[in-house]
Amino acid sequence: MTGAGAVAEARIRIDDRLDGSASDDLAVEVRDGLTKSPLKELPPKLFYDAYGSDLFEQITQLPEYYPTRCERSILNRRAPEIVAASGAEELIELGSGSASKTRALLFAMAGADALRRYVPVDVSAAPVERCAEELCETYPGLEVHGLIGDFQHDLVHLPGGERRLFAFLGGTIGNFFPVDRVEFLADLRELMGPGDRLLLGTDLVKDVRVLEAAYDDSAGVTAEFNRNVLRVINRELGAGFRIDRFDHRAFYDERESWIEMRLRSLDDVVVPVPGAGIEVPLEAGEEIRTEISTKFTAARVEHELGEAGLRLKRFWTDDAGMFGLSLSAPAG
Ligand code: SAH
Ligand code: AVI
Repeated sequence: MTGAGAVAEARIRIDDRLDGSASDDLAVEVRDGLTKSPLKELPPKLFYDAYGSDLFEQITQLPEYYPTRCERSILNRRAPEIVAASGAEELIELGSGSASKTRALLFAMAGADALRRYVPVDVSAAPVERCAEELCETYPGLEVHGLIGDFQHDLVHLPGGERRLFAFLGGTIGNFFPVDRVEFLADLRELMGPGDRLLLGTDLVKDVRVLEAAYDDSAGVTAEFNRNVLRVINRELGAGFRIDRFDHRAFYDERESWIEMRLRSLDDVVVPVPGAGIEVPLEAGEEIRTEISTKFTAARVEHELGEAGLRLKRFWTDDAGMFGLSLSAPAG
């Protein structure tokens, strides 16, 4: 590489925490999930191989999928205020993906002469590598230190620093079960110094029809994204799922306040998953839960942050009140 590309590359470092251990961890998680009773389950991080990450990008453009548009409108309007209120000089983004909405934050940080380092963290390597190159070319002097890893296990490997803004956008926190969410926020709080801040995106409770349409779009992209989990298991663990024999399901569970995505088997089958050392019996009509996506109220966000030792400083929504973005700081 020559010229600007080589200069930019010198400022990129990417650590891969999944190297080597990924397929063992995957086998254990898949075995645990597919032997659960009464409801079999798979972790949503399995959606995101390179193809799944591309499908997610397509989802963000769908007319029915409002969260990305709403969060982007908040970020575009509030980025300078967020940067000023956080006093951050470094941005650490968990589950960064293509980081398309993050550009507003980086732009505002650069404008305030407060952009030293960007640390994207994601299980999916392709988007991290792509955005590291793009951003280094856009911002001369910016260091990008990517971490390919699981944000539920690998945050201890983050580079140290002060005055860091941790961004966890998109509503991905809603994909955790409540018990994991509490633990995740408490672990994150432990990792934060007094000058660090958390910028957290949370999707908000709304009309059930709007919610269900967002997770069952008319073009069928979310159905393809959901089924991708089986494609990943077939490839990584030599499993024998017939992907076209599973229906996509998405429904809102009012009591839990979350959307649930499932895959319903159309047949009575026994599916070999040799890489996980199991054979999975499925009855026709039986479902596998692949994701929950929790919808919050502002009060619930404040309460859960408080339980984790974080004090809410600001809470913004888009004009229609569909999506929330909070800024919080370590309490005490
Ligand atoms: N932040 C982006 C992407 C959200 S999609 C946005 O708001 O549009 C969720 C992202 O989190 C994906 O890029 C996915 O690869 C990543 N992800 C999911 N589970 C993860 C895990 N356990 N550890 C790290 N990254 C994860
Ligand atoms: C990444 N996460 C916040 C998305 C969501 O809305 O829960 C994942 C997704 N699942 C289906 N569509 C999008």
